[in-house]
Amino acid sequence: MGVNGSKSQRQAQVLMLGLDGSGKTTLLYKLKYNESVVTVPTVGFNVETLETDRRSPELTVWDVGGQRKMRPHWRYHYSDTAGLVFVVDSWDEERLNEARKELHRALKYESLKGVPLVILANKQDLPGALSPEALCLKLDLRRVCEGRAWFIQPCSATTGMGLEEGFRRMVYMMKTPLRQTQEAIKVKMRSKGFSFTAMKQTLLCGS
Ligand SMILES: Nc1nc2c(ncn2[C@@H]2O[C@H](COP(=O)(O)OP(=O)(O)O)[C@@H](O)[C@H]2O)c(=O)[nH]1
Ligand SMILES: [Mg+2]
Repeated sequence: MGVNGSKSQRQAQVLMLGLDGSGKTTLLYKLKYNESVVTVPTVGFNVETLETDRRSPELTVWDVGGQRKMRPHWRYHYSDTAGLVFVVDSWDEERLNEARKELHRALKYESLKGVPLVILANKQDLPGALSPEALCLKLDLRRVCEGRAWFIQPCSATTGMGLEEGFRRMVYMMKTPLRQTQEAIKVKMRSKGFSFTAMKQTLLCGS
């Protein structure tokens, strides 16, 4: 995985997948340059380096084209991946089933086993966008993410809302073993007075 080896402290590969039109390219350039770009469907991939805090590796983010004919190429990136970001168009309910199938297919690959996952619930600026909780159910995340550190982050690539939080969460999960991640969430929630049931719910929902 990209977080290992001599470059370990400096560089980690993050693979960003999702259906075409979900907003991957828009969010990559919003994060990198804080600019709203006019995109065309990505043929091949875009790659950008994102800086993080000094104690964390830089992230090399691969935005791989999501059109149907590009999806068989996704797997060639899996073996170098330290973190997986899956972008969903939260407004496009019609294509959620397709998104769910592609996500589940990717997560079955042995080389992605144990790799932390951030689901970016994008386009939250649009009225009628599905909430992260609704997406969690529709994408069947609890079941398919069992044994993996994961998190669903609402965001908007247009406004920038939630993007940094999503990638910060990724860095945290890449650096922290799964059990420790869950313990940290429990301690935080207990200190805020949440009940055991609420904690269980949150841990199951990856947040
Ligand atoms: N309203 C809204 N539109 C978005 C957002 N993110 C992307 N888009 C639009 O969705 C379309 C597809 O975006 P693009 O980044 O090319 O998707 P990609 O195929 O996943 O790379 C473009 O018209 C973007 O302007 C968002 O958060 N909100
Ligand atoms: Mg694109």
